[in-house]
Amino acid sequence: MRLGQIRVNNQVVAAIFEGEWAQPIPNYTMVDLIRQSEAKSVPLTDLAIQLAKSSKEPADPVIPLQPSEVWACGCTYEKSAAFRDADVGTRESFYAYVYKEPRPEIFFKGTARVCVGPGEVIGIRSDSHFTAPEPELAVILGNEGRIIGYTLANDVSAWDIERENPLYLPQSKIYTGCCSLGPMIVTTDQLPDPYSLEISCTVTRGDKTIFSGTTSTSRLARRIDEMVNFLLRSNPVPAGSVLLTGTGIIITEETALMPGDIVSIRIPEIGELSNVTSLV
Ligand code: DO4
Ligand code: MG
Repeated sequence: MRLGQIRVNNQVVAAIFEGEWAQPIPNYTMVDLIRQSEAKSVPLTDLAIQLAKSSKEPADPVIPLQPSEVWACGCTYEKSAAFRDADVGTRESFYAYVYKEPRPEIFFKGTARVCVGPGEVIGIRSDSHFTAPEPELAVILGNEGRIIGYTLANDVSAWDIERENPLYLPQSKIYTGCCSLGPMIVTTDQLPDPYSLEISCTVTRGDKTIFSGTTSTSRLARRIDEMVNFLLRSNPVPAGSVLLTGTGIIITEETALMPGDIVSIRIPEIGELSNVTSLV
């Protein structure tokens, strides 16, 4: 099932999507729906069908959920670890270490406050000159780390700030408009194999595509359940949280994001997530 959120009478509500059509689930946000399904032990898809209006309407998806917490794994693709090690030459293999060790890199990416949905503005910090998109598969979590579904995420990051010193990572990762999610959630029953998804990314400036890149989740060096398992160690994240699984697409410094750029990321089985960049 494809689930997400739409705006009805200026209120954001959960919805079931079928093509361009949406069946609203009145009085429930996506996080309300996830929490109720967990509390009642009713599958999310059954609850959604039970509560949805029978009528369908054309509607654009907004952010698919206002996540309780967003966490992210890093250096899960060889390309990301190698790029970051090359950047910090004096600390040889700093990133290769976490790429190969059993414990993954996991960092806090923020809350709903810093998240945006399709068509909204992603941020470039005013003190960054090398901000990059990080197109990632995102996992939606229920209670006890149960994987409910998948969506797309852009882990927008100020790489120059991260590069200056690893202790600056939170400043490079968490700020207004640093995380885009959407366009919708595809439940696990519809995406049984998350390890064979093509991910693509384009950055458009005016009428020119200044960057395009692709990867596949087959290059992901870790299992998703292993990442979730580490996240939950002594850290029971609430239902309706999101875990980003890392980037395998790395832009060049010449194509650092500038205000007005359009970043589009895509996984055919999930959809396309496009955002415009702005200074924040
Ligand atoms: O430590 C750096 C962050 C890595 C990251 O976000 C990624 O690989 O996706
Ligand atoms: Mg990332």
